[in-house]
Amino acid sequence: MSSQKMQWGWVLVLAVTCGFWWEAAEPIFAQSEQVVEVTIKDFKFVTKQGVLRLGFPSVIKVRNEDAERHDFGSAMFEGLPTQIEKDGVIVYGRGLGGVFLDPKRDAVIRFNMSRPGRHEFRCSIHPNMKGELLLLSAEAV
Ligand SMILES: [Cu+2]
Repeated sequence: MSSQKMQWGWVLVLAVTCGFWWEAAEPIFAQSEQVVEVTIKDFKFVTKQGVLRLGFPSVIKVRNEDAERHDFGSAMFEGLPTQIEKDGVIVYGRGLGGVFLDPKRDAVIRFNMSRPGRHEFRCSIHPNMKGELLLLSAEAV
């Protein structure tokens, strides 16, 4: 009788331990998406990017902190299946040029980069607003 209770105790300990492992493992899974954060502020693109590798799902999170409308546009998405999420709506397609952002709004762009090099992006409303992303080929890593 008491040994049975012991066994259940172990099952409980195992379940809790597994739960901890699972939670610890989750950020690792999330890292398989490479995230770039782009903030638009004072008519400038401020980019936070780590090392971006080809062939991995990439996520660009764009936030417009200005009180004016801006655009995040780039030829880098050309020909690539791209998903843009904005205001709870997801647009999916090839040949999406970018996204317009109203003041204090954000958007999430998902794509799978296949071309290495420097990729420029710009705001079509304010042509002097420019930024770039650097994509490394797998060999360079
Ligand atoms: Cu702009």
